[in-house]
Amino acid sequence: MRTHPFEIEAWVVMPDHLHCVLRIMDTNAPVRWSKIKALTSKALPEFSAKNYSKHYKNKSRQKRQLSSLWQKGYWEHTIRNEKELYMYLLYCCYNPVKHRYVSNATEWPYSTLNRYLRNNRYPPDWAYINESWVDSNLAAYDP
Ligand code: NI
Repeated sequence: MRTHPFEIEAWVVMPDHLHCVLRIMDTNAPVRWSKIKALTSKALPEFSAKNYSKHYKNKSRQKRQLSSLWQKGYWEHTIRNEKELYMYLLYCCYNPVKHRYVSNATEWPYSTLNRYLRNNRYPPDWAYINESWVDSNLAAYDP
């Protein structure tokens, strides 16, 4: 996105939602989200409302407007310091464990964790993020 650049600090995709931490140099997060939504919808036409209803004839799903790739809206928060940044990065990495998809965060392939561990962008002990790791290490990151 040349006009509205951003850097991905953390990103995790799960079956029904995602979390991410983006670094931007201005305050216009909303324009980035609408572009991300528009571009991914275009890139994944099989999830568009028209095609979705063609493939899935479940009326109640259509009524609940689950027939497009994205739901309306999102929750946004501005990170104010380094400790808070670490908390949110950890939150993203830990989320697949929290939602019980895996027991160790590195087992979840749809996040930045494994790649950023290899790049040394995340602390090496994040390779061991599971429930007990969070219980014993979270205090260290408490802002
Ligand atoms: Ni979640």
